[in-house]
Order: sequence, then structure tokens, then C-alpha cells
Amino acid sequence: MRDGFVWGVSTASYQIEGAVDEDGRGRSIWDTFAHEPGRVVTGETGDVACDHYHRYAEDVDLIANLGVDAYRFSVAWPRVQPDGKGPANEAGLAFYDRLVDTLLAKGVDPVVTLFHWDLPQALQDDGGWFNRDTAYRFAEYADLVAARLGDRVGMWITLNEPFVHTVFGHAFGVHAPGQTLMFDALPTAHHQLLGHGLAVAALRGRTSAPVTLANNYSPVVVLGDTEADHRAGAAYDALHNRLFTDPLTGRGYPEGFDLPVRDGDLEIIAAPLDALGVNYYNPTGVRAPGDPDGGLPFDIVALEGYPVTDFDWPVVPEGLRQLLGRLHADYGLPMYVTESGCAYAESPNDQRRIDYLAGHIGAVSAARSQGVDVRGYFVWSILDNFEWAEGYSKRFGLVHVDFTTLVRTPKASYAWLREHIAAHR
Ligand code: PNW
Repeated sequence: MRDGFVWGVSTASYQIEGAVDEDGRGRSIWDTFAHEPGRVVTGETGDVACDHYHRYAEDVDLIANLGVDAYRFSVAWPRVQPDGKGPANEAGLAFYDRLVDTLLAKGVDPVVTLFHWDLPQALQDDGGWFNRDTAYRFAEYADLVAARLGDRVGMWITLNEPFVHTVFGHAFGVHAPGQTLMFDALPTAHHQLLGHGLAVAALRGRTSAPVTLANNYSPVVVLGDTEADHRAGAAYDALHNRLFTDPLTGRGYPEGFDLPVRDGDLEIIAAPLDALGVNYYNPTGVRAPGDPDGGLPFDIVALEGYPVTDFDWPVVPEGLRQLLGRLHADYGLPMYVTESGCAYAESPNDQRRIDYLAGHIGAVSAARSQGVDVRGYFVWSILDNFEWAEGYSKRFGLVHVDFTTLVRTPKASYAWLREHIAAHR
């Protein structure tokens, strides 16, 4: 990764690629899930998405013309290994090879996420992340990708948001694979982290580029001041902010989580990292559960008094400054903000996105001037794309995509960010 502050934009395979049946790609759990009635609110799928698989050259031009240093994308595991195991599918690797070379030719560093939730369906059929073996399969897949791209990738991100994949995918069932197991979902947390640690070892054998993972963090705002409210806040903080980062940094799991840990696992998971990837959207309001005998040890409460995005997520740039300060104090690793962005429908005059980005970039500057080691800021996302359970109804892009014609049109925020980056080199 280049020295100096890194400006970037981020995407994920299933959200933009389309071309789900091409060049030997296998099925992922998101193909299955999106085609089940009632799963995606709009009934839409990622079958075509932004058709990035065919239009990647145009998209790389948009990225390069924005003036960013780096582009974070994810590799679709089922393109590389259609069934999640065995030899690599050459045509799948060749796509990412072309993408990497096209980026480098335009002066943009590729940042690769290895797993952004599109698990091969064949592995899910064998238990998915409940099956410890999936961690070993993940490391083999990481090795195949690094063998092919490791000479050119600027930074590696093993997992994207294992918290969201465990909680939304396996506890609440609103993401693939659609399981509603509440706290029984926790083995998927441990096996993702084990897969991460094994993948780090594989990557170290192939490349000297920095290796990290991207966690989603949310500062907890305790609403109420009873002891029970503070206990609830601590319980939520342990789940959202510590469960996936304490073990990565050699601290083991926070107390109170029952995980299928075997001898030696914690050492594998704590393989040294070069940085933390920080995905930040908003803080979370928490108070004591209204029904103490109900399921969860906390209630989540909407935060009042902030503007909200189309997701109803509160806009709180100060939460990012606080979060970076806390992660710096707790873990001491360099950090990259690997996702920051907002869903707003207006286009092309998306003034609220400009305000959002200005606020959050300001929060990063404030953290840096307080001595916090933040090395980059990646906007989610360059393109409007398939926003998971919300389909195409939530637009995060700096570039508008017409999902009928697939025409791309830069928004005002794209021009603003280009000027901002040029002025802050
Ligand atoms: C992230 N939450 O997901 C993902 O990494 C992206 O793929 C996604 O498009 C983006 O944020 C916007 O949603 C999240 O509710 C999903 O805490 C849910 C939450 C956070 C992040």
C-alpha cells in the first residue's frame, strides 16, 4: 500500500457484478436467498446488478477520474471455486486478473476483500460457517487468490463485517443464509475468525502487502442511567465492538460468549495484523431490556435529534471521531476507514451526501490531529448497487446507476469528492 493518506472507494462482488451464470461461476448463498420470495423487500436479485462484470473498464475509468488512490472490491468465492473447494476456475480468476491490471494501468491500487458474504452454496449445504471445515476451505481459497493476484494487490482484507454476517445472516435471518438462531448463531463468529487467522497465514506466504479485515463498529450510546441500562450498554458493546476484535488482537473473547474454541484456535486468530479496517455508519442507542426475561440482554432504541439517511440511520460524524479514538486506545493498530457512506435517493444534486462526507472526513481529520493513526478513507460506494435485503431501493453511490439502462451518471458528490481529494493531497 502506498505511503501517505489513502483515498478510496469500496464495493462488493454480489452487489455490483451480475453475470451470475457466466464463466463457470457457482451459486452463492445470496443467489439462493435473493430468489426466495419475501427475502428482499423489493423482490429484486443481484442477477444483473450494475453489470460490472461486463462494464468493469468503464467503472475503473470512473474510479480513476475521481482521483482516488485505491479501490476496494471483493472477490466472489464461487467464481474462483464454484463449489467452494478444489482447483481454481481459471475464467473466474482471469476476471479479477483483468480488473487488477486495468486498475494498475490507471494508477489505482487494488484492495481485495476475500469474503463479502457470498459463500458458495455448496459449502452452505455442508453447514456453512457452522461447519469448522469451512474455515480451512476459506484459507485454501485465499491461497488460490493470492497465488494469482498477490504480486499486484496493495492490501488484503480477509473478511467483511463478520458481525453483520453472523447477526443478520444467522441470528436475525434478514441476510443470507436467512437463519433465525439468535445466540445459537455464535459458532459462525468463531469459525469466520478461525478462517481469517488461517487465511492470514496463507497470505503471508504469498505476499508482503498489508493484511487486515473490515469490521463494522458502532459506538454505544446508553439511554437511561440505571445500572441495568449501563449493563445493557456494555453487553451490546461486547457483542458489536469487541467480540470480533478482542480475539484478533490476542485478548481472547469477551466474557459471556459461548464459542466452540479448540486448543490453539486463539493463537491462530491472533495472527498479527498490519491494520484494522473500520466500517462506520452510525452509533447505536441501547437501554435495559423492557422484558428482562425476553431474548436479548439489551433493547436497541432510535437516537433522537439527528438527521437521518434513507435507511433511517442517524448522521453522527462525531461518532466516527470517538470510535477511532477508542479503537486507537484499545488496540493501538493503524486504521483505515474501509467503508463510510449514506443512502440518499436524490440525484444528481445530492447535497446531503456532500454534507455527510464532509462531516465524516472532518471527523477523520480531527482524530488524526489528536494523534490517532488513521491512514485512509474509503467511501461506500462508487456506484449505486444491490443493497442486500433492500434491493435497489437504497442508493449509496457517488455515481447514479439507472438499473434499466445501466447508464452511470456521476452525482454532485462525485465532483465534490474529486475536488476535495485534489485540494488535500
Ligand atoms: C455494510 N448495520 O453493511 C456492508 O459492508 C455493505 O455491503 C453495505 O452495502 C453497507 O454497509 C450499507 O448497508 C451493513 O445495520 C449492514 O449495522 C448493516 C449494518 C451495518 C453495515
